[in-house]
Amino acid sequence: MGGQGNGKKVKLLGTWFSPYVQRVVWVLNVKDIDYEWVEQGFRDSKYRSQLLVKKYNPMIKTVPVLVHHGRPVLESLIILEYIDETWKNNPILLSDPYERAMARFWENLIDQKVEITTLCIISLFLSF
Ligand SMILES: N[C@@H](CCC(=O)N[C@@H](CS)C(=O)NCC(=O)O)C(=O)O
Repeated sequence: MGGQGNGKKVKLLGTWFSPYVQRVVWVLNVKDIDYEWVEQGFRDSKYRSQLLVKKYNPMIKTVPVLVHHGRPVLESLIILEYIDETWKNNPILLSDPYERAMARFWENLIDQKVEITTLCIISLFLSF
């Protein structure tokens, strides 16, 4: 998985079905960044690697986690900004401060809606 160039310097800890993870995968691909994929199970920390729960994200144990030169970056939107600021080719963020602010507003709103929708789907399954 991934493009060329940076070899094992970049790891992405994720689950394939997560929209938060997929947005990071998309940006890594747009920027042609080579990375190592480390698949994690969902929710229960017994299905998650020691790398995630003990080393890189012991506090909240969520994915995605981007590891660059051994240092973890957490939270998908923060990861996107980190990638864009670190790899300058094919920029994804807008340069105008107002437009950036508006883009962040929409990102946050969509995130809130995704979380609500996910909770609704999980509750629906649990109700059977
Ligand atoms: N705000 C976080 C949300 C990440 C998140 O909720 N990830 C889910 C996968 S879709 C997760 O790891 N859930 C496991 C858990 O909550 O224990 C982000 O944008 O990275």
